[in-house]
Amino acid sequence: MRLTVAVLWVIAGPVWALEEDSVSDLYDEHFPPLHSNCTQSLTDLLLLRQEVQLKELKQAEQVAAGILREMLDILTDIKGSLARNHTPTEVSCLGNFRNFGDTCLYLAKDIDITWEAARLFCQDLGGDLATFRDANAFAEALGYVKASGLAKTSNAWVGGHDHSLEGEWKWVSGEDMPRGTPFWGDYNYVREPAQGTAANCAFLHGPDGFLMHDAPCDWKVHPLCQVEPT
Ligand SMILES: [Ca+2]
Repeated sequence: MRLTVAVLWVIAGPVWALEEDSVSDLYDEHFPPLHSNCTQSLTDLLLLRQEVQLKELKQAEQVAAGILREMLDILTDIKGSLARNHTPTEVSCLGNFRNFGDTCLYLAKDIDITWEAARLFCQDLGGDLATFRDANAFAEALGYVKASGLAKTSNAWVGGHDHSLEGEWKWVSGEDMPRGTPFWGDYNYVREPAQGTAANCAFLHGPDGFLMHDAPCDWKVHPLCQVEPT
């Protein structure tokens, strides 16, 4: 009996040891050993994941801004095309002013003055800085400014401000200004107006496709004037 047990042990022992080694190898293959500092490894992993997610969000935001910009350009083109095919009502604009819709606009490309001086300049011509009652009027003004040959690095004052109360944007007429798309652009992926108390006047910002931004009122910028048709 003792002899039988001894023989069985001699045969089964190495087989059992071999199986144990294989299981250990298999475990290591699927569950690699953690870094000696397990908490540090987990933190690194979470930070990396966060970084990837932020990068993806930023890319998505850039794509969305690009799409909005393209949509605005398309709408501007459609509006221009419709205007060309439409027989306009006879509207007369004096001097350098050009007719757009039911208003007259004049971009003074050879003048760079502060926002207040720009208002006085336009008032001397019988009007004021331009305001936009809706997206159509805004698109027409953008079409005019872009077609004027003004450098894309330039800017043009319009009749909007938050002088009276920070963040409460008003047209020079006293009416509330619209917010968001398609009127306001963005800076560093933040929707304008966003420059706070240092920037209380609105302009068309060339580098952002002439969408509206807020700026310090003492900057020297071209006036975009508007008068009512005669
Ligand atoms: Ca402000």
